[in-house]
Amino acid sequence: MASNIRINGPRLFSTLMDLGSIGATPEGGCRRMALTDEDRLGRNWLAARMRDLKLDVRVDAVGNIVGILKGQEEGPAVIVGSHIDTVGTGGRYDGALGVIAGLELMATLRDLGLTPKRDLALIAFTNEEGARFHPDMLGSVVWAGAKSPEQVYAERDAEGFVLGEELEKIGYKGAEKPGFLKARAYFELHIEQGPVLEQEGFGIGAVTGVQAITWLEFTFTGQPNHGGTTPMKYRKDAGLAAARVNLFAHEVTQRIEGQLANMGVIRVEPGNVNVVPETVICTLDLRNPVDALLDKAEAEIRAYAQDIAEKAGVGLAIRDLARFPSQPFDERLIARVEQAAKAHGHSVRRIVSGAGHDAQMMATLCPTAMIFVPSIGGLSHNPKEFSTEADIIAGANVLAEIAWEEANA
Ligand code: HGY
Ligand code: MN
Ligand code: MN
Repeated sequence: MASNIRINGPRLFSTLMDLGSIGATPEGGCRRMALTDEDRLGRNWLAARMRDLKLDVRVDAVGNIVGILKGQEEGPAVIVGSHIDTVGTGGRYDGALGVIAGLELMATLRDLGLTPKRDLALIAFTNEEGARFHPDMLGSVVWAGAKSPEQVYAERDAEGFVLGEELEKIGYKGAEKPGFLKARAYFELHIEQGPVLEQEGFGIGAVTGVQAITWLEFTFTGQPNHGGTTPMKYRKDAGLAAARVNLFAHEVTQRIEGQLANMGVIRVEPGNVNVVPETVICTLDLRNPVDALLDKAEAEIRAYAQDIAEKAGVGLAIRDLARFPSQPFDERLIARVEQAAKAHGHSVRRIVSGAGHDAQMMATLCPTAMIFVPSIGGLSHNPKEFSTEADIIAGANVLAEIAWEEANA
């Protein structure tokens, strides 16, 4: 059943650009790292937009912001959402698109004077990126009950700032219990952040699920020494050990089908040109659509790291930063995304998400589906991240149709 709900495209795009101007970077992107002042400004802006639409605005104990459009009947809500925090080199679309499309759906319903049978809610989850605090999808992890607020309050960022205090500082340590709003279904519109839809010429991605993710932190402890006087064979070089692990992780991606590896953080102490490193803290972001293959890759890398540390005479501690199994979405809702996309005249293909999303946590609570739109050049986590106005309007209309339908089923 194709509904005649169509969102206001120009308003969607200009609202998305308004949010993008908060924390705007000179390269044309966006930097609103979780719980920073830019994030606070983005949150305040979003809460004000929700209040303008007469939504019932709530904030939970980890700062998830919920805007509720009351339905005619009591009962589980249909929830749409995503995140407004970004990585350091963020763009204007990752996360923001899903939240603004949800806001636009609410605005359209207000314009049309339509009230759904069930509550329709929009959630902006805290710290989805996991760039500042770990794990990623932290707000939806707590919403889904996989961690408690107290557990995540203790998380520290690289500078030693404590999550609970930072949340308090920006005024988003709310009163509501995470997960307070029971969900009948959850939908998330997001950019693909990869090259597939654009290269194959599809307008919409019906996301079948999210691949498995493991984030590890390695702390190599060497012996600081003089870079100019210490013979090579006497060095306990933490930097060498870290470099070898990075190289080995890339070799593993050549041998294990579908395996990905990224060493995104390399922090050297004391970080002086002429000092053999005392410590190197580095991270590996390991992913694979097949859980067993990810486990195999992780085991090989852990064993290699221990061996290389011994040979280099350096200490090694390995810490889990995030560990999420692959997560399939709901078949009925995936098919609805495909049908709605076709009914709107768009080409659609099924696709597994390479990136983690709040939807993978919501899928542990209720039937969940995601809609992707193409990322131009497959770029993301980059200020040049871009999706066309036509594509994001198409995605927002698919979201509007299936969320509205589910809210009246
Ligand atoms: O890391 C991810 O996949 C997401 O951007 N948090
Ligand atoms: Mn995202
Ligand atoms: Mn992201």
